[in-house]
Amino acid sequence: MTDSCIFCRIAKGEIPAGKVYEDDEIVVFRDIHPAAPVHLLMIPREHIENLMTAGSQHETLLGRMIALAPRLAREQGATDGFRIVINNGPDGGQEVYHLHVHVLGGPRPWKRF
Ligand code: DGP
Repeated sequence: MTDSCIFCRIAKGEIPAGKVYEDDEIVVFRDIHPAAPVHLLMIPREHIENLMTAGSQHETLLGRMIALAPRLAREQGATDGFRIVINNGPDGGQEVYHLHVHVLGGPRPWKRF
C-alpha cells in the first residue's frame, strides 16, 4: 500500500469506485472513463507497479485475475466476448502505476482499445 496510489486507496475503500467484486487478493471496479459498454479494472490488493516489476511469487495471483475475468465480464453484461488489456510502462501507455487488467466488452463499436 502506498498513500499516494489511487488504486491502493480504492482497494482500501477510501475512495468510492463502483466495485463489482473483491476478495482477499483482488478488487474489481468500473473504469472511470469507460471505453466500452463494460469496462472493468481488476487490481491486486498488493501494490505491484506492473508486469515488469511482478515476480514469480505473483504467478498464482495473476492467474487468478485472468481466470476471474470471464465470469465478471459476463455478469456485468459482456455476454458475447471481451478483451483484456494490461498496459505496462511509458511505452505501454500505462497511466496508473498499480498493476491493473482492463476487461472490455459489450456491443461494439467501442471508443478505443
Ligand atoms: P492505464 O492507462 O492502463 O494506466 O489505465 C488507467 C485507467 O484507470 C484509465 O482507463 C482510467 C482509470 N482510472 C484512473 N483513475 C481512476 C479512478 O480514480 N477511479 C476509477 N474507477 N478509474 C480510474
